[in-house]
Amino acid sequence: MNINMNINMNVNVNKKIQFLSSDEIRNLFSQSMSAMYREEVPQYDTLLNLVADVNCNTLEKTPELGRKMQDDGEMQRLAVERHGAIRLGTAEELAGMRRIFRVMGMFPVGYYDLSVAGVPVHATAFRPTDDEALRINPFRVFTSLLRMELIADPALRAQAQAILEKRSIFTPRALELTQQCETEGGLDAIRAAEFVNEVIQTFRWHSQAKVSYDTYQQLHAAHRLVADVVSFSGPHINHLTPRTLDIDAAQAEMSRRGLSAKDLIEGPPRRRHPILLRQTSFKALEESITFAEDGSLGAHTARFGEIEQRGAALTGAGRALYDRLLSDVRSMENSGSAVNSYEAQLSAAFTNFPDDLDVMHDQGLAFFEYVIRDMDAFTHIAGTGVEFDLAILRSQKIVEALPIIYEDFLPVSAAGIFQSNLGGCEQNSYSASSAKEQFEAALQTQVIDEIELYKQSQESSLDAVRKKYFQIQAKALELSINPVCC
Ligand code: OOG
Ligand code: NI
Repeated sequence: MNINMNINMNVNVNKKIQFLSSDEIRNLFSQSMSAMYREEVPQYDTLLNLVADVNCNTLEKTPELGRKMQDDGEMQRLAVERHGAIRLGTAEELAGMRRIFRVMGMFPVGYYDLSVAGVPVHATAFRPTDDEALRINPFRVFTSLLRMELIADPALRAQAQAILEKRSIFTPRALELTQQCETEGGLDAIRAAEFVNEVIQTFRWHSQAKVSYDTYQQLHAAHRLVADVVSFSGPHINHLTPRTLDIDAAQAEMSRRGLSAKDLIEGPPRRRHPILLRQTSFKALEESITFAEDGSLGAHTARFGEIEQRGAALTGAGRALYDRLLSDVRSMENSGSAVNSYEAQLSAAFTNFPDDLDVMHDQGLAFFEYVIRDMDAFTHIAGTGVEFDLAILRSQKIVEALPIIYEDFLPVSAAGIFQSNLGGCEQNSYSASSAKEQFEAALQTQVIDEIELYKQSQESSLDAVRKKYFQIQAKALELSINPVCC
């Protein structure tokens, strides 16, 4: 794709230099990544078409959903919405990635410890954080860092460390342009296009492993993921996930179109009012690779396809309820049950999670954005001088509370996706404790608390409604004191 063609010339004027906004650079980046992955993995194209068809059907069948999404400004982001995932090897790589994502307005949000699920990594998600940036393009990258200390054999650990220390995953020009953006405060359109072109090189697939067949086998025996991270010259993007409006329909359609879908949809069950995140994937491709030293041939599984449906962001209390219900089902599942019964158990357990927006709101289970739906009635009530009362305004449908979309990930689901795509059934868990501080030291900053972001977003929408109310009230009061004379 010629990305120059896609540059929107709507640039921000910053003193004398015209910089592209970070939102525009992220937009370019997500388009370029999608184009590259489409070429690399033809099944991704099938997946995109499938999701577009399912979304189209869903909107046709449920026009009220379309209207709602249109009103909330969510429709425009649906077609471009993706998340991707990469796996890094060293602290230096993670810190470099943080600087690069920052140019695109993507910041580390949340900490995910996957060691408890038998995956020797911890992670964060780089994503935009403010409401406007999310509306433009919410592109996110789930970024894992290998936990070297979880490689049990000290000799293999030292070898893996030495291999990783020798590689450099960024192009020199990508680093130069990042530095330039940091010192000058932005990148102009030409530099931004160059930056994106350089950055996507880091995410490319390389079929030549950098290690010998024997080393690959040893790394693989430690954990499939160790082999995936250490054996190649860079952190190939391992999936790009579009967002569907009906994941059950998408799951059924996957098998119909010849994609081998994983058995279970991860996350909460189907509900009238979706919460958090439901995800499914097709299994990783077996790809041929060549090994270093003798050029012998082998196969590696890493890249796969995934689809997700997003619902409401939950408060701390809502999330605790979700985690408890899910773990109830998971412990029942250990008694060895089939897919059907898993789904039945999941639905049964989640009858304890209210599926009514007012109840979810009033019990403080989810986050909401407040919007004025009936401006005339709002102006009228405010003008009468009664005190601002959100409950009354909501009960009269003058103000509506819309669930805020969950923009993050779920560790149990992520572990399920990792497991099914690593192709193995290794279910061992590491007894290591979560290591957030160590992760943040590698990142060279703290991760942002996602709950705090949703809370701020809810509060600022309420502040805006309240402010409007007081403005109208003040104006009405002024008019009653100083009536406009005819
Ligand atoms: C990442 C798996 C996690 C998700 O959607 O939860 C993930 C990986 O396999 O590297 O992408
Ligand atoms: Ni994913």
